[in-house]
Formats: sequence, structure tokens, C-alpha cells
Amino acid sequence: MNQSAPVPARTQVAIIGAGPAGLLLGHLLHRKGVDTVVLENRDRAYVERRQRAGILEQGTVDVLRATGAAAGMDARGLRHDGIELRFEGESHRIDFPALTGRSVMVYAQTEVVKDLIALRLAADAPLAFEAEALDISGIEGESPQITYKHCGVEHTLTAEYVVACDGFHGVGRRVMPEAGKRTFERVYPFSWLGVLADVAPSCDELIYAHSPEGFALHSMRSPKVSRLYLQVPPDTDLAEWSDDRIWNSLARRFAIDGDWKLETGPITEKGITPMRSFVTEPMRHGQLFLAGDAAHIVPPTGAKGLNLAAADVTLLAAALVRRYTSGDTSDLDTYSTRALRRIWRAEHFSYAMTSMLHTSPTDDAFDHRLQISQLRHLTESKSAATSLAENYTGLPLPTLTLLT
Ligand code: FAS
Ligand code: PHB
Repeated sequence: MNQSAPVPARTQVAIIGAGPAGLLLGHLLHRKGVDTVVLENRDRAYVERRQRAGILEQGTVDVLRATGAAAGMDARGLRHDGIELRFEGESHRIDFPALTGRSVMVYAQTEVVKDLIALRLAADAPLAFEAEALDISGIEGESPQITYKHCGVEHTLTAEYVVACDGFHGVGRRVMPEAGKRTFERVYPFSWLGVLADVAPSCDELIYAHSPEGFALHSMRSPKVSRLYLQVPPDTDLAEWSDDRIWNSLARRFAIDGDWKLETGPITEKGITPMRSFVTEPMRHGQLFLAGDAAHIVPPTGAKGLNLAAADVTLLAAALVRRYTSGDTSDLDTYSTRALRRIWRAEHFSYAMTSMLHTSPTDDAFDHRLQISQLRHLTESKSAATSLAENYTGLPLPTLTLLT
């Protein structure tokens, strides 16, 4: 099915993008009686199978549960109370509940997206697939308009607010006026090669490994499916990485003293993800708002990407509900400032985790000693471990009263 209810020509909040940000925003607003339309330029199958994030921080879990979108997560998600750090043949666990009283949920972004699409279609709320937003105009007026193409025909959607949840390559950020726009970027000298494998995970919790050969991460999607990543050069050709080469390299990177063994199995998906940090400020101009990857990108080492998107739209949804229920626009006026405070905290955490765990081609022996010292400090200092646990499980979200 490529769309739900017919797409009206006018709505209150027009949302571009049916990734986690756009779908969650649409869900949160529809529940509270705010009219929305979601426009997505890909087809449903593409959006639902796109392999990306795997970890939901506590705040994201709380929002999904508080707003009736957690049935799939609570049935199939895996609650994790910690992660394992490996370096120099050692293994050390960071215990989240003991340090913060919070945990995380292993539940793939693909499943979150499927759940939110199903909820939106069941609610018969307008969601058009293969509907590409071409331009956004009138954002400084009362009735901004989106020009979009759907099934080869151009249409216009008029709204009171437009929220660009259209990812790093979307149209929203391009429409923000250059005057006053500030962008910040850091491109890392490595990428991640990610694989999905039909083999039971060789661990109960995620393993983040620092090794002379480079970073490796052992994650999972279910008790029978493993998700693993290894650091590769930025211009890596996937064809040069056979299954055997991937498994052998991962085994060396995860190796610790003792009899732990990496189980291998059929690799069903492979992909290369470049690593960058990116932020654009501000996240609002007139009636146009940015949320999620449209406004910021983090290296996935801190498992923040999806969760930042969810936090942005939770803040924005509460601000829009306040505006539509009481006419009070104060939270809308402070959305960008409040969202960016959380975004920069996650940018720093993701940068710090990435710098600590990856071996850069420009690193020397001094850099390597600093990394090992930082890792060892995390295993010996409760305050250092608590800081990691606080950031990894996510900063508390403001009250959800307006959204429940
Ligand atoms: P998304 O990019 O998910 O969604 C934007 C949507 O807008 C897309 O469906 C797109 O088709 C649509 N769109 C774009 N332009 C449009 C237009 N003009 N008109 C209509 N629709 C348009 N994060 C982690 O935490 N862990 C990970 O392991 C991880 N791995 C990743 C791997 C890859 C390859 C990528 C690209 C990202 C990864 N991320 C990861 C980050 C990722 O999960 C994002 O943070 C998350 O998808 C953000 O969600 P959205 O902001 O909704 O953006
Ligand atoms: C994943 O499971 O895809 C995942 C988990 C943790 C990360 C990044 C990706 O830091």
C-alpha cells in the first residue's frame, strides 16, 4: 500500500519524511488531534527494510510506551542493562542500572518504523509514499506550502507549520535561509562496515572493542540474528571484504584472554556507513522546523542517531500540542535552543566514544596510550563510568504530560 487516507490540500502540520522522526512526530500529533500529513519519497518496502540503528535509549522507550507505540518493542525488544568494553585482551562491563537506574532496549530502527507506519495506517492518517517534496515556500508567512510530486503528478500542500524530518539529504535544510544559518562538521578518517548475520550473538550485551586492527562492535537484532560492525578505511570497496575476511578480522578485534569465541554464520547484508558529525543551527525559521538527521548527524558509536531524532520530535510535538490547545507558542519559540542543547551533548558523547575506540591513520603511539588510559579510567573510576552510562542510556526527556 503506497498511501493511507487521501492526501488533503491543506493541513495543520505538514511533515516531510517517514523515517523515525517524521513517523513519531506524526504519531504524537495525531493522537492529540492535530491534523498532519506525512510525505515520504521512497516506497514503503524500502523505508521498512533500511538497516540502521539498533538501540533505543530510555527516553525513547518511555515515549513509545507512554503513547501506545510500544507493543512490538515490548514483545520483541531485548532490555540491556550494560555494555562490555574490550581492550588489550581485557573485558570490562559498564552496569547501567547500578550507575544510573536506567537501561536501553535493543530494538531495530526497522521495527520502530514498521510499528509507526502500521499505527498511522490503522488510524487512517494521511501518509503518502513515493511522494517527493520538491520545494517549500512561504515559510515566513502564515501558510507555508510544499510542492511535491506523487505518482508523477505535482501537487501543493498548504500547512500552518512544515517540519522537515527528511534526513541529511532532504529539502528542508536547503530551504533554511543562508543568512543566520551556521553549520558545523567533522568528517572522520574511517567508516563502518556493517553486517547482518544469521547466527546467535556470541554475547548477552553489546561489545565495543578497541584493537590494534581497529574498532569493532558486536550488536544484535534477536536471539538468532547478530549485527556487527568493524572500522574500515573511508574509501573501502565492499567487494574486497569477503565473509571470511570479515569474520577473521572481527575475531581478532574481539579477542580477549580466556576461552571466549566469536560464533560465525551466513552474512545476509553488508553495507558501508561513513562517519561524520554534523549540526546545523538554528532548527527553525518562521513556520519551518527541522528535526532528526535533517538537522544533525552523529557517528553511530554512541547509538545516538535515532534517539536524538526521537528527542527532537518529542520536544516539538509537545510544543505544537501546547500551541494548538492553548495558543501558547512559547515552547515553539524555544524549540531550537532546547533541542540544540541536547544535540550538542550527544554530539560530544558520540565524538568522545568514536575518538576513544577507533584507530585513526594519523594516530601515533602517544594517541594510543591516551586511548588505553581513557578506557582503563572507565573501568577504575565510578564517576567516569557513570558519565558514560548517563550519556549512553540518554538524558532524561522533559515531561510527557502534554503528549499522553
Ligand atoms: P531518516 O534519514 O531516517 O529519514 C528521512 C526520511 O525522509 C527518509 O525516509 C527519506 O526517504 C525521506 N526523504 C528525504 N528527502 C525527502 C523528500 N524530498 N521528500 C520526501 N521524503 C524525503 N544511528 C544509530 O543510532 N545507530 C546506527 O547504527 C546507525 N546506523 C546508520 C547507518 C546508516 C547507513 C545511516 C544513513 C544512518 C545510521 N544511523 C544510525 C543514524 C540513523 O539511524 C538516523 O539517526 C535516523 O535514521 C534519523 O531518523 P530521521 O531523522 O527520521 O531521518
Ligand atoms: C546497532 O545495533 O545497529 C548499533 C548498536 C550500537 C551502536 C551502533 C549501532 O553504537
